[in-house]
Amino acid sequence: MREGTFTSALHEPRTTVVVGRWLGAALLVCFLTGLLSHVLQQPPTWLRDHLPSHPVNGYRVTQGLHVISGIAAIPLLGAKLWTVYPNLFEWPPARSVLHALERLGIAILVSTMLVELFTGLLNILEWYPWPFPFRQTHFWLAWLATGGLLLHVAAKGPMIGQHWRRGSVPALRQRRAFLGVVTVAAIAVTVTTAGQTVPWLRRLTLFAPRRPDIGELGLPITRTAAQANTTVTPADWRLRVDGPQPYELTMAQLLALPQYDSHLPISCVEGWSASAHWSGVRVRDLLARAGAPPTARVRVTSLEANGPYRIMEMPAAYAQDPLTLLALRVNGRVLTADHGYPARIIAPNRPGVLQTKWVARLEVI
Ligand SMILES: Nc1nc2c(c(=O)[nH]1)N[C@H]1C(S)=C(S)[C@@H](COP(=O)(O)O)O[C@H]1N2
Ligand SMILES: [Mo]
Repeated sequence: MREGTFTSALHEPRTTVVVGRWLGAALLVCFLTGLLSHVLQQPPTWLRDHLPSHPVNGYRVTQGLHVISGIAAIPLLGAKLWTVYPNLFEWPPARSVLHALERLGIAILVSTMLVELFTGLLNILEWYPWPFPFRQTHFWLAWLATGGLLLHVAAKGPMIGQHWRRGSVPALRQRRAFLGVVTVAAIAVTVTTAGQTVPWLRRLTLFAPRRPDIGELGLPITRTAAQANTTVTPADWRLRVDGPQPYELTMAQLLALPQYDSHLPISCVEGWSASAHWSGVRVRDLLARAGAPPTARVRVTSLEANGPYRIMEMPAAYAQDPLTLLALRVNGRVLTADHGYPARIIAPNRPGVLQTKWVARLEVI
């Protein structure tokens, strides 16, 4: 490396360690909440029947944290990489096989981390400019990146330990200024996007792709009836319930059943969430009427002809929860086509993608 190429005094371990700690904390929160989201969306069989429907706002909080920590990690990763980037031009590139392997590890870590955060960001903007399925890729990259991160932290352990405490190296005015700027940047991206899910930050929502309180009936719309080709409900629409004693109900018959209210959020995996007052028929009443045992799971099918969320399965804990409704009304009005008319599912503590709209059929399984 030529002397004097990198003139900043901050390409040094103490600065890297301080930023690295914040980044590590954000990534840990992001990884754990991401795992939870993945499991809730597509639970493995052994876990399926142990997922709780409470706390009702659980997914709203964890997925909010997932997107918030992921967004905060972007400026933190940028700062972290800036403190160490002169190492990129190290000469000779490898001093030994071990050193070469370590550098290769870092290259893989940095690239998976960048791809992970970048695809996550594009996903919350609902932009999918890649040919691979987002969720699976995001999931496996998360394991790669986290595994790589743990190895990296272990390899750098002695150096991190040495610079962990304040006072390990002389305080630097530039360092304090730099850390101040990084903090402000991380806080700024957080408060200007977190309003998608935190109501009292709503007015600061400059950059979030959505303001969840803006939309028909005070709720946003992700997939419209036009996109799902469900704008016109078939005139002979009936709710079909299949089970030991199958039956069908017209809208008038559904409305004649006991109606219940639930105040529940829709919490989209993309990080926004919004609460609404729903009313309709309890799913557990509909299942009991079909002769289903209380341990039964249910499969819900939408009128939508295709689309990834046309069919949804619901474990018994959700189906039996008194808050889980086949909703017919929202915020005091009949559902609109975009909100899932004639009927939609609303259940506590579940990802938005499972709150099926335009319901045609329940099936006891
Ligand atoms: N049938 C069906 N239901 C669906 C969807 C869909 O694409 N098809 N989208 C889901 C998603 S991603 C979310 S976040 C919730 C809320 O979407 P909305 O805001 O469009 O009502 O509905 C869910 N229900
Ligand atoms: Mo969603």
